[in-house]
Formats: sequence, structure tokens, C-alpha cells
Amino acid sequence: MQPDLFSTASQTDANAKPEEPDASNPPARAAWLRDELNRHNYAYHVLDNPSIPDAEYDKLFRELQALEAAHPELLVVDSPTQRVGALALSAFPQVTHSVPMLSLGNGFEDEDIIAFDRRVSEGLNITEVEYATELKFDGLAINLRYEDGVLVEAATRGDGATGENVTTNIRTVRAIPLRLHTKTPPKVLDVRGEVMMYKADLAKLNARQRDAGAKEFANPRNAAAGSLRQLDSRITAQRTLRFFAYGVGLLEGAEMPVSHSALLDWYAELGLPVCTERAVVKGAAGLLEFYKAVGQKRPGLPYEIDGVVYKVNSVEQQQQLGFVSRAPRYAIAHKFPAEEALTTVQGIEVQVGRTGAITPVARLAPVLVGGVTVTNATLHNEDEVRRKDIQIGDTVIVRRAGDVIPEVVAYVPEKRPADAQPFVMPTACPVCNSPIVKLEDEAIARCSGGWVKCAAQRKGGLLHFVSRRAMDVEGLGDQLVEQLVDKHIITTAADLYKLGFRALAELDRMADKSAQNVLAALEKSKSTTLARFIYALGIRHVGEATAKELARHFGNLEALLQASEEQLLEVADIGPVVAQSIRSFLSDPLNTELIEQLQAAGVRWPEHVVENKPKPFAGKTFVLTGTLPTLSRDQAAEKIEAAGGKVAGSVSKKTSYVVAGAEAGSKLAKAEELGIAILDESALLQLLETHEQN
Ligand code: D41
Repeated sequence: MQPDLFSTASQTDANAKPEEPDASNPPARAAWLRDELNRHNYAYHVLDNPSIPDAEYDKLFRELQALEAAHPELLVVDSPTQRVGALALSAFPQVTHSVPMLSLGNGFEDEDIIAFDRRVSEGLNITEVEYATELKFDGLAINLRYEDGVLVEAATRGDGATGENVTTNIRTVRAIPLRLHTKTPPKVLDVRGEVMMYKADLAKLNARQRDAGAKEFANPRNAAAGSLRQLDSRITAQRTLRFFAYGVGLLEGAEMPVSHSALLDWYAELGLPVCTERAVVKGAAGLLEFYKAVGQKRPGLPYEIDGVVYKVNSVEQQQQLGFVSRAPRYAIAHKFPAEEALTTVQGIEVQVGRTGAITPVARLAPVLVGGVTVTNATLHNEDEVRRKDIQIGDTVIVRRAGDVIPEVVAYVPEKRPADAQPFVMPTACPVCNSPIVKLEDEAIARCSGGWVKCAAQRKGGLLHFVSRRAMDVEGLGDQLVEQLVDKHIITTAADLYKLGFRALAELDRMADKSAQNVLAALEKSKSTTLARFIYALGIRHVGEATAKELARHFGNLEALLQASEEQLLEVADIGPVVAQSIRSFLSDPLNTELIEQLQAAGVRWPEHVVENKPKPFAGKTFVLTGTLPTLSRDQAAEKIEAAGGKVAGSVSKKTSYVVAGAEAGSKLAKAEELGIAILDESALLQLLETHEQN
């Protein structure tokens, strides 16, 4: 389907990929670049399925720009360099923006920013310009039209002039107020901003996609775009999208704020989410300082950003500067080095985790990704390798996001060599040679050796035991555990507490001082909490939250040790799989022995009394009305009842809260009349959450 959209003189046969002409033939090279860019554009913007990394695309794009600048006769009106934005899918009606949505110029190097500041200060004839700085979210630009304070239309940016009407889907985004928080709203307000997805929400969505055998999203922008293009807004509602406002289009019936920072302050008052990591700075030095500070914070941010944005703060000065092509002269994006890169797969090996899980890992030709050299990347599991069809010899897109393990996003079909080798899952554990088994309903293959036979599992288990959120033994890292296990100094976690100064100090790269520190940290870790202890045991399916719940429910270890599967099922959020996993762990004499040894070594925690789960909604009556954005009526009722509340069918003076969704009717009116507190779904969830935390 792509070729007829993009057919040009140079590409006549739909399937024949023209040879890549080199720079000695500028007309052919330009035509080839146009075809390439158009094809990648389509894959990226229309199919939400990028075919090359952004940086690679930018490189081709800049090459074409340079070629056209050097040979103006080669410039054609439909060159990708002459178009901002992308094709729209036809399923959503077109919306013409009242004020065009401009694009944003960008720079990578400090010099680009210094040159930007120079252009601005010369344009304004001012020596030191004041800028508003903010984050550049990696999402999808959108326009929200509020009339008399009510959200009436939402449209994607599209090509800047026309976008797609995605109002129904946008209404499911909880971060976006359906009504502005003011009694005196402007007649018309176009709010511009970015729709995106938090890292954690994207990970959850991708896990669901994986379970459903559906395509995973390579980044939050694709996830946001894919979600907003859902024809069924119920699907959009199940995906947690976020929004940050950063610009304004048409404004009628209110004064335009005098500066960008004042605009964002106003937005915040109106209940619109705005970037919290923003500042007002002076001159190029101020800009670069902000860039550096954000770069350091970046890994810890809950969302992906691909750079920062600088805007001349004064709106009057912004207008004075005007535009170049379709980007304002007053703003620029300062991008971070690309977090995706192309490289080749030199081999695929497997790693063994603490539960024996076998993870295929791609060995890569070293490549710089976002400033760090990457030589291997996770392929998650065998099914993932099959689904992504990654083979040895392939050229692949590698991605590194924040502090997560680099991963292989996709391979580049055009570059697959004839002798590419598919991955073959080994049948025996590379560490202990035990058979690798895969249960039918599990995606993950495991080494069947267990920690008794498999050193990899022992190491993994020990590292988990000492990790920060478990026993929190500071200074006991990878390399120490590696040596302790390989030299057969320790086998189980209990052996850690038998370690003497000599044994530690004699290890490679251990000074007396560090050995002392490790011993002190081990001693300190003995005083812990029951929840941490349970988590540290590394029972499969028992994460931190489940461990906390188990500790709270049973109150002491003895009660947990004696709990039957049925009793375990009574614990909040524990289902049959988890209950079975806990029971089978605790039934293994090796494990109970370990627990005894740990306690004998002095590991202890304060005992506490079993308390019943608090019932924060006890005595409260709720009435549900209208359609909630994500919860069904039954689900909402279940949550309320689980918290001790009652759900009634009609509103009366005795009603504590009315939970209202879309198309709420007379019950809502009655509640307003009686002055009863009205909640929307997010307020209800928040109320539940606040209580859960207590
Ligand atoms: O966070 C962003 N992605 C972002 C995008 C931002 N913080 N500010 C932006 N400002 C503008 C102007 C200056 C034109 C109002 C933008 C964009 N534009 C933008 N995003 C996509 C196209 C343009």
C-alpha cells in the first residue's frame, strides 16, 4: 500500500527497491532520499510503527535539506522537507485549527543554542533575553478547544493547519479537565500541549499487549498516538494517557498573559496540567544550565522527554520576532542525544535469572546510545524473539530509555543478510547444565536446576536478598556475590551472616575498610521488618506489595508459615497462582531450614498484632450514576463495598456521595439540589487510594 502513496519518477515498480545512489549523482540521490523519508514518515506517523530510529531519520532529512540547498533545481513542492507533520488517517474527521499549530525548530549542540540566543537578542536588540524553559515531552501535540470553560473539541496537530478530531478519546484522559476551574472562563481558549504516557503506564500497557499477543509500543509517543487513534474510546480509556499544556492558540474574551511563564501559571489555575520542571532564566548561559540540570534529573522522571524547550518569555517580544517558515523564531527545542541507534546482532545468548528464568540477550556490535556504549540488549523471552523476528546478523534498532536495560526494538528488514541465523533456545542451562523447561501457559523458559544446582540462580537469589528494598545490605554488589558464590564461600543467604572478616578481606578488590563496612551493613540488616523479610526470600510472584500485604494480614511469621492455600487466598490481591507459589515455597524443607537459620543468625523484626483491614467507607452510602470513563458500574460498586461502603440505587439525604460519570441525569441533579458531595471516577479512586495508604 505504501508505494502508490509515494510513487515518484524514481520508483516505478512497487516492490523493486531502487539501488541506493551515492552523492556523485545528486538528482538520483535526492529522489532516493525523498522516497526513503516518505516511506519512514508513513511508517512512523500513520502506521505508528517506526522503521528506523529518529536519529537516522534526522540524518537522512538533513542530507536532503543540504542537497536541496546546494542544488535548488532539485527542490520539488512535495519534498518531505517542505511538509511539516504527516498524513491523517481518514477515520477521524478533519479539524482546521483556528490558529495554525506551529512546529518547533531544534538543536543538539551548545553552539546551536548559543546561535539561537544570538539571533533572538539581535532580533530584539537586547543584550540579555529572558527565557521560559520547560521540558520537551515525547508525546503527541494536541489542541484542546474550551468554549465558556467547557471542553468542546480536541484535535491532533496533524500538519499544523488541519488535524484529526479526537474529542471522544481525549475525554477519557483524566488529566484533562472537561471544564476549566474558573467562574469566569474565556469565551474561547485553544490550549496546546502534549498528550503522552508515563513510563510505568507504558510498561503496563505493553505487558497487556504482550499477553494479548498484540503489538507493543516502541515509545510513549507511539503509544499515545495509537491510543488516540482508537475508534473505540473504551480502549483509550483503559490506557492511562497524560497531558501537559505548553501553548495557546485562539483566545477570546480574556487578556493574553504577558509572558509564557504567566500563561502556564494561568493554565495551572485553570486546572490544566503544566510542566513542573520549568524555570525563567537569562541568556544562553541560563539556557545551558537548565539543559544540564534536566539532563541529570532525566532518568528519575516518570515520563520520557527528548529534550528541553526554550521560549522567549515576553509575549510582546515573541510577536516582535515573528516566524521562519512554520516555526516561531522565539522558541527552540534543545534535544538530548538520541536514545535509539542502529547496530548489528552478533549473537544471541541466554542469561539465567534468580528464579531460573532464561532471558535471551542480544550481543551487539558496540554502539553509542544516548551517550552510553551498548554491547548487549535484552530480548525478554523466546516468544519475544519470535514475534520481533530478530536473527543473528540482523541490523536492529536498539533503545535505551532512562535507566532501564537497553532493548532491541525491531530489526530492519531491508538490511537482513542472506545468512541471518534464527535464534535457537538451548535445551540445557548454560550455567548448571540442568534441562530448560517451559510450562505450557508461561512465556518464560526456566532452568530446572533450582538454586541448589544452579550457581546463576544462587547469585540472583542472593543479590535479591541483599537488595535495597529487601534486606538492604549496602556495599554487597554483583562482583562480591559473584566471587563469594564462585569460590564456594557461601551457598545460601544464611551463610552471609556467617561471613568473617578474613574471608571478605581476601576477596579481589576488597580492602580491609570495605570488608568492615560490609560486615557492619550485614549486622545492621538483621534488624528489619517482616514485610522486607518475606520479600527478601524471593518467593515467586511475591513482590514488595504482596509481601507487605502478607505481613499485614498474618502479623507474624509463624502464622504465615502455617497458612493453608485457602487461608492465603483470603489475603487481599492474592489469587490461586500466588497462593500456590507461596505454599509450595514454604513446604520445601530447604526453605524452612533457611528461614530458621536466618532467625538463628539474629534476623528479627518487630512483632505486631493482626488488625483487620480498615474499612474507610464504613457507614457511607454511595450512589452511582452515568457512565464512568474506565470502571464498569459493578467494578465501582465492588471497590466501594470492599472499603466498607454501601451502594444505593437512589439519592436521598442519607447519601454520602454521588459518583457521576458521562450522561449522568436526574440523580446528579437531585444530588446537587440536596448539596451532596459529587465525585467523578478519579476523585473516587483518589479517595480510595488515600485511605489505602493509611
Ligand atoms: O513538550 C513539547 N513537546 C513541546 C512542544 C513544548 N514543551 N513546547 C512546544 N511549543 C511549541 C510552540 C513554541 C510552537 C508553541 C512544543 C511545540 N510547539 C510543538 N510540538 C509539536 C510541534 C510543535
